[in-house]
Amino acid sequence: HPVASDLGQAITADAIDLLFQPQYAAAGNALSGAEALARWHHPVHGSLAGDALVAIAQSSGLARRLTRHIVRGALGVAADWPAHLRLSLNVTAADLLDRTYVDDLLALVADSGVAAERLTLEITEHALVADLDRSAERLALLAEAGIRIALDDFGAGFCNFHYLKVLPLDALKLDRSMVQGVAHDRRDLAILRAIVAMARTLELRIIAEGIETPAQRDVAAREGCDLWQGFLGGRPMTSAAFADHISAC
Ligand code: G
Ligand code: G
Ligand code: NA
Ligand code: MN
Repeated sequence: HPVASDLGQAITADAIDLLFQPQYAAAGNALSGAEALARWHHPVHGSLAGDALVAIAQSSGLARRLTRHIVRGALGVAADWPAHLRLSLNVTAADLLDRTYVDDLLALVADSGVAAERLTLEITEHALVADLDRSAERLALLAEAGIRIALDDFGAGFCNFHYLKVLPLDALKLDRSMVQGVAHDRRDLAILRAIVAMARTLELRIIAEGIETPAQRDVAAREGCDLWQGFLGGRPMTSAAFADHISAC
């Protein structure tokens, strides 16, 4: 696959872009950190988003290399932030099922000087289906090291409540489809309330994603979400732009 060999070269040439999208505390709207999002601008095929990039990497045996490259790069950026700011990284099934992932990640974290307690791993539900027991085991090792685990895209599609029983979760990250209507649709609001109530009982934090309007943010905060992320606060931005954002906050 020609794109795959280009990807290998792009990793070597450090041509994978890392963008950072800010996350905020719902109470008071203080900046709390950022999610790292990978992009690759392919000279012919244009901009490839994180999930397309990861799919190409997986089909061409480059997943481990790409993951290490992204994690190392994002940790290097976060090492320059004030220590109260957190970094969120995305994790795939292939990452978790790679037997070297846990040791590699912990070694990269140790090398970076970023405390493990400042990290959140965002894992999507469909990433867990392949081998739930093994995924749970590995996430438990990472949680023991102080890393927080968030279930990403919660409410979009799979939504298996069994995961809430067996994974060492710190947070649910509500998919933007769960957040979109909360300021004007009674059903959407009822669903948000039910999830927040469940999360409280399970002692899980809630991150509301895809917040685009002040009304959505205000409802999320009022209903008890802990954190929010979305275009209202900032689009995914370069590390330099995020550094300016930190100064401006
Ligand atoms: O930012 P964007 O809409 O392109 O992200 C699309 C998807 O790609 C998101 O669901 C995100 O979780 C995923 N993604 C972005 N960056 C990474 C990454 O570095 N690793 C993994 N595994 N997924 C990523
Ligand atoms: O699945 P994941 O949450 O990792 O995907 C993050 C993606 O969602 C990013 O690519 C980002 O561009 C997109 N995104 C983030 N905030 C918003 C938002 O407020 N509105 C919309 N439409 N997309 C968003
Ligand atoms: Na994510
Ligand atoms: Mn998401």
